[in-house]
Amino acid sequence: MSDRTADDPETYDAVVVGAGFSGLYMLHRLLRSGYRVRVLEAGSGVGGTWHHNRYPGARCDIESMDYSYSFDEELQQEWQWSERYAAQPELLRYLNHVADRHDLRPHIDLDTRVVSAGFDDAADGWTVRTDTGRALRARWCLMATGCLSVAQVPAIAGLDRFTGQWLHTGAWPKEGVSFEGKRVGVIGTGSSGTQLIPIVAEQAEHLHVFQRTANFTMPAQNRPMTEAESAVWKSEYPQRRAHARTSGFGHNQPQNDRRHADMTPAERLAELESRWAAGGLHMMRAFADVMTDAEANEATAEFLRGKIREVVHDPEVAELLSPRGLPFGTKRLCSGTGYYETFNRPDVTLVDVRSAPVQEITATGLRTTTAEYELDVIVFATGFDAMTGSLSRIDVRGEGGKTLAEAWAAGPRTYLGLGVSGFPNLFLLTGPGSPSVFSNMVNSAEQHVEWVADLLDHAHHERIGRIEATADAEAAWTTHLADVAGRTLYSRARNSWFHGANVPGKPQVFMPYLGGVGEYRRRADEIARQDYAGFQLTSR
Ligand code: N01
Repeated sequence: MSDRTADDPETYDAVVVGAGFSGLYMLHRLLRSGYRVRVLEAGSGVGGTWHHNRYPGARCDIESMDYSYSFDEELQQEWQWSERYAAQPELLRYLNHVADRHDLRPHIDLDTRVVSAGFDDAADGWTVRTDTGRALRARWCLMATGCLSVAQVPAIAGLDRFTGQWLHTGAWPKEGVSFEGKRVGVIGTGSSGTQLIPIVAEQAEHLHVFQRTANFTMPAQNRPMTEAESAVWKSEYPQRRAHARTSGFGHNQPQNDRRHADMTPAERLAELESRWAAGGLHMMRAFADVMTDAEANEATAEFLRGKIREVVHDPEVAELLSPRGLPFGTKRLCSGTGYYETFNRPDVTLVDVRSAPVQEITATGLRTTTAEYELDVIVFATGFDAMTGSLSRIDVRGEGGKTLAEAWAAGPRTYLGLGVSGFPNLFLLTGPGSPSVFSNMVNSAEQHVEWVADLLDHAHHERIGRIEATADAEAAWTTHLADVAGRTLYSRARNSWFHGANVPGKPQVFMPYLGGVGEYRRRADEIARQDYAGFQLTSR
């Protein structure tokens, strides 16, 4: 159903930026509708997050049976996940399989970074420029650039002097890294650090973990996926996928609908113990009000501190590992295997860099305000310029040459996390303002892709050439986003990447939508039914 001439080989109906979960499915959907599409991917392979995050221990903390595409019934029946939580190599194999299965590769340019995207008012289309010197023109520009794709290395003085090896978890070398016999320092104890640390500890001569803020880490309770378990999932996929789509977080973990105050002490303890045993992110759903009621939240936090004390032999180390002063879950809950146990090893030292901050990297290690550490390898598990980082690195210019950086100077503003006023025909997939990082990303990616694909099909049939979020709709959505977040405990803990606090100078705004996947989908579908209310649709 191409609406463009094929005369110019660099003219397309749509350009998609990124070939991760969102970008691959977006490409597939548009090809199926007959569009001319090009995908531009900066990495040397498809897979997005799972292409870049190859650090030892990297695995998903949403169950594989949920964290997978639902659009291809045969695929979801055929594919056999080997573990409850798939590790990075298996996820990358899966995404490569999808690319081959749907013959997507001929439409993807790898090793091609988009440097700018400019809207042409007269042509109602975008010109997308790459670091390889190409200029692609397309009516629709679809940003599938990921929420956690720009590695954030802190600006610590002296890194250029370090004579050892340093790495960031989010840009891990394909050939891998050996820690055998090495003195290793890991900076950062978020989701990446807590997965990596136990594995590095097994290999290194000595591991120093530099912790600034303790976070809660649940035991993943990972295990091999049995055929019987997989068969049950597969037979129940219609109900389970439907449930995920209308749930709070886009997956099938059970939610306790009872409030903490409505349960007896024995019931509360039984609930918390069963969530600990279930592992992973189950604790986030222990009580209906765990993220809105301070008492429910603190009860959960104290239960977890008790578990840390049970596992970690040295009471001082246990206390240092116990999060204090920030509500449970307001920094992303981590999920790992053997994390707390690792600190019982004689060859692992926990260093508190809150009380004695890192001052500089030296030629041979790292110096805090109170001590010096000799290191052969430094691993930065220091997170990402999240949600806006990949977009802010592209020079995006909308109507009248206005830049996205100007439009978002005080933080990202979107309508539904999909459209931006002043930037017609540009769509963000799982961008800021949508549930994205507060959900099973694959579920949210599918919902965005399908919603955008339906809109583009509608535009084609109705001969619409320009679609733009109105300023009013964007303002109302931005207010709604802040209102929803304001009703939760997240508003009390601003020191997280959810707020942009981990990147110096970044505007501090709570970026994802907390209203839930089901509610978000209901609203988006209702807007579509109302002829895409809040978007201005202009005929060609
Ligand atoms: O990054 P993070 P991440 N000196 O930002 C510390 C997803 N994910 O890569 O809290 C010392 O969470 C920082 O300390 P503080 C998931 O959504 C999922 O681990 O700022 N420390 C913190 O401890 C996750 O939330 C999976 O005080 C410094 C750490 O570095 C998101 O990705 C796996 C520092 C950064 O933690 C990001 O996770 C991996 C400094 N100068 C990731 N700068 C799974 O599915 C930063 N830190 C399991």
